[in-house]
Amino acid sequence: MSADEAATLVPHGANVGMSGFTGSGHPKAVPMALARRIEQAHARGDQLRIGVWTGASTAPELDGALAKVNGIELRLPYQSDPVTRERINAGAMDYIDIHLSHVAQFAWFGFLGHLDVALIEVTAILPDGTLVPSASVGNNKTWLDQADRIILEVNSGVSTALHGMHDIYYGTRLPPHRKPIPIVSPGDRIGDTAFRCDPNKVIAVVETNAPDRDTTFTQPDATSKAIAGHVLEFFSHEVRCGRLPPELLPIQSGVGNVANAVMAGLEDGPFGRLTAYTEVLQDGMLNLLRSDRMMLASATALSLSAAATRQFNGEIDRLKHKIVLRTQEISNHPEVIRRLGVIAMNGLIEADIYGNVNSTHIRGTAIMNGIGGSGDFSRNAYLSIFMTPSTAKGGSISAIVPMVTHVDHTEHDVQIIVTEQGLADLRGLSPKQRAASIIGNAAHPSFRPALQDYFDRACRLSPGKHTPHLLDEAFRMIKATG
Ligand code: 0RQ
Repeated sequence: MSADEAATLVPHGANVGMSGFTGSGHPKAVPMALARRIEQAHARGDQLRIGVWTGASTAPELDGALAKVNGIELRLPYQSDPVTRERINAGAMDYIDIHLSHVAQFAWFGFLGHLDVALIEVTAILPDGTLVPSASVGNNKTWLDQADRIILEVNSGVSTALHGMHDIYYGTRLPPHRKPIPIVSPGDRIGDTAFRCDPNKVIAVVETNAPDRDTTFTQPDATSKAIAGHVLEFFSHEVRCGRLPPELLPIQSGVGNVANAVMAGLEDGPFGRLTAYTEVLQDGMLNLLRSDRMMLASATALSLSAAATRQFNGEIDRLKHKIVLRTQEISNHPEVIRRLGVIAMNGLIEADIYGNVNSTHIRGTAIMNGIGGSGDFSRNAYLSIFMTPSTAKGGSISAIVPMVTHVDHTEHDVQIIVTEQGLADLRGLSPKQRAASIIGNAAHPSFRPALQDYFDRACRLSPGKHTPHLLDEAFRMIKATG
């Protein structure tokens, strides 16, 4: 049926589990049709708002379109859409920011309420009724299993050659009946290549032909190149010390330009036979796979620029054997991350002198995106690395502060902090030693004296304390630069 007809099947108050992860694999037509319907309903004075559950961030034609017409009552988990962000911070939309690996199991536990509708983009419906996923897997398996009713968007713009690349694990159970996840290396396949789907639940099938979001990257600038340089030097050092093998350990790389610059650095660096156990596969990682620097990547989503998507489609038969796309409960599974010894690399908004990290909030109150998978990985990684420019907003704000205004990753989960200034290796250090390393290695020189002064006075005024702070002025630097 048409997208407009399908949109009439979503009632006010429904919780809708949508496909989509970092701009790929989201439904392209029904959310826009729903947004039109919501706008008309609101113009008539009727109520029409829904709960939107996804894999992670989507695109303007989903989050943006629905947020613009005030159609979202509650959103979960990760988002990065500017209109959605504005609505959340204006108090017009509730938002639950949870670890990406927790979402599916919370739905199964019954922690999130009832799932009424699944709205899922697929590449194809096979004769046996199973569904070939598109460019992301996310929480789609769970949405298809849990929802009362299913709307499918079949996108003929996605290459059918993707079939075979996905690995949909059907072995998850509820406690106390859980079994080990049988992945012992990043490429292990443990599931089906297509989603199972009860045809009796399918209430609509809508055909589309539309590309994913064009996730563009800027060329690495001097700052991101410097950060990447420090990270690569650190890897070489760890290999020399025997703490990493020459092919490193499976890499997890977060979103954004800095992460992409590290991937670009790896392309020119000394390491070969790399692997990845990550959630998002961006342009930089695709280049590593294309050049055979990287042997294999496990993820839950391809999040590529339009140009990289064209390259990928051109080489899909060669590349598809090097990529496994899993459900996000498995791509981000703490058990597997710990077993494989993943090297986690993520961005941050601010870190404090003791190594607590804020990844999500500006000035402790306004949400930026969400924690995404950064906690899944950093808490369980072999090496947990956070990377950031040392300043924001043209140098006016320090990324290193006395005390973070919001905590996503505690000092216990943060081992390495890297800025363009240098690398603070916090492993095996006490809080005061951590402060010395972070201020000395990672802070920008223009903020170093103020941070050092704060730390020195905190040590003097609270002698002997394990983690010295001046609570009256811990946020003074943030207030002053805000
Ligand atoms: O805003 O563009 O308006 O100037 O925050 O900052 O430096 O461009 O960095 O794009 O890598 O994002 C933590 C948000 C970093 C991201 C975060 C402002 C800054 C800019 C973005 P402007 P940058 P990035 C796997 C892992 C959590 C989820 C995660 C993120 C904007 O990495 O969302 O890691 N991480 N997932 O100016 C005021 C400060 C600021 C600041 C930065 N201290 N004060 N503004 N900004 N620091 C992927 C998934 O989970 C899906």
